[in-house]
Amino acid sequence: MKPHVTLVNPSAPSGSTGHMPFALLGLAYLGAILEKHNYNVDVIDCHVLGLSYEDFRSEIAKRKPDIVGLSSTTLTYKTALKLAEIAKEELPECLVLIGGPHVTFWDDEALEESSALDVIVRKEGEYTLLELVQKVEAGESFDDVLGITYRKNGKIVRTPDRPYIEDLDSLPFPARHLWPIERLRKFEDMFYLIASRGCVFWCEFCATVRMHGRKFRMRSPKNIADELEFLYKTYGVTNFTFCDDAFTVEPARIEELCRLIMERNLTIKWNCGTRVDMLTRELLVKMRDAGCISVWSGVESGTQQVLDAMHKGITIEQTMRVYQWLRELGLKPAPNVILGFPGETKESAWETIKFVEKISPDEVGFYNIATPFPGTPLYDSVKEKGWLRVTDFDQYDTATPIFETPWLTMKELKQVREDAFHHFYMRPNYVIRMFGKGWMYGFAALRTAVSHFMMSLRSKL
Ligand code: B12
Ligand code: SF4
Repeated sequence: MKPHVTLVNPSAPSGSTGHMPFALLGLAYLGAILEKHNYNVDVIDCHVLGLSYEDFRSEIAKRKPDIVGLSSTTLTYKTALKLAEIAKEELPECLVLIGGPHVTFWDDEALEESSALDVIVRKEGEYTLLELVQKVEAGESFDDVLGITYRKNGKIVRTPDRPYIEDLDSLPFPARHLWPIERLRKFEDMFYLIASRGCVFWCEFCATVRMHGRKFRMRSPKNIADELEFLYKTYGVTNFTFCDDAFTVEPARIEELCRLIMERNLTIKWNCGTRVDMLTRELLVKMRDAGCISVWSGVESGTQQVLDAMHKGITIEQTMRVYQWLRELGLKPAPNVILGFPGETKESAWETIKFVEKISPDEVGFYNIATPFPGTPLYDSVKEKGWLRVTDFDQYDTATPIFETPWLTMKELKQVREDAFHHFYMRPNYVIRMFGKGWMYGFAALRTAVSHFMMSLRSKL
């Protein structure tokens, strides 16, 4: 009999920075490949459904899958382990798999930490999952399945990595219909896509490139436009986010995508993320004409020294130039910043904050705290140097300091991050600029400035 698979997205720990629920692409791609091969697959998204552990228990008991496939980031790892235990308690015969960017680099540890886990799927999961399901169906062993870590005769065995999927166009579109789409759209009327996987850079803090490989694997413009058109026509959705880390790799490809969006009369709005060294003014103009309204990027730091320590491979000048184009072209900037990377001092952190306010005067930056995710050189180095202070993964939300360096204490780092937000809203220039946009904006900015002033006073008392 064909096994029934339930894919599960755990909720993030309460109190951690939240996000709008949406159909997660990783799980949606896994669902799509199983459906393509006629397997019965469904999704329990604990975040979307707001499920407690007990709710999950009844849900899994009701569905009775043969295979439970959990996804997890570092932040949701502990919750995923709890869900694995519940699944095993309710359905002792079911096979419990887990994949994602945390367990890929925490495979032995995960199997040691939880007897409820049967198999860890490392890196890209589509074909590994498919093969595992086929093995279960055929009653065969997992010995020759590439890309897994599992227990065999009481020992933990790691099979060789699976080669990455070179032809991403060959994958079916993500199975978003496994989520309650209309309910999701009430939270945020936006669909998420990804147009490439992998990266050629090698930033010290980044789990993605270690996960998806040191090469850009790109979908063709036609394949991306087909997905946009399908979503636009099927659901009437007009807002899209591209989750790529470097959306504009190969500008000619994105130009072609923009041409196709216009040729097919897709009246859509979209945003994307990319590296500042992969943008030209001409490309931004074409993107804007095809509906792009915002571009986010890893600005990371306002000091070249910290950027170089991160091995980011961009310069302050490149960032300034691109942000000037974004402002000129009316595209909303969204700078992502990392505070507290080793070598960061209070002074360099403030240099960064002021830099971000300069390049993005109307939109506050995303101030993330440098977080050492397993599998990254940052993790290895903070551990080796004895700087790691927090080992509870529930706190790895990029808003909580995790390690302490000789240059910056965790308390100072937390304070700098809080002050960064206060500082942004309390700038007289910001309030004046908002009044320039209209009285309503101005008064709202004034009210925000006063409340941040009060908060900043309170946090210092
Ligand atoms: C979109 C995105 C988000 C979205 C959705 C998160 C999500 N879980 O997908 C939002 C905005 C909510 C988000 C939030 C956060 N994110 Co984020 N995000 C991404 C991003 C850019 C794309 C994810 C994606 O769709 N990838 C494409 C799909 C195809 O790949 P995938 O998700 O890895 O899934 C594949 C495999 O992992 C595997 N797999 C995954 N699950 C399972 C399950 C089973 C059973 C199997 C067999 C296989 C399997 O198979 C999938 C298909 O190939 C990635 C970077 C990246 N390029 O992947 C970062 C990334 C996942 N995020 C990251 C981080 C740090 C965060 C945050 C902590 C904070 C922040 N500042 O962004 C929060 C945590 C939220 C949470 N609840 O966990 C890190 C995670 C590192 C880590 N070890 O945890 C990443 C890798 C970025 C990085 N530079 O390192 N993020
Ligand atoms: S450029 Fe982005 S995706 Fe590439 S290694 Fe650096 S942080 Fe990761």
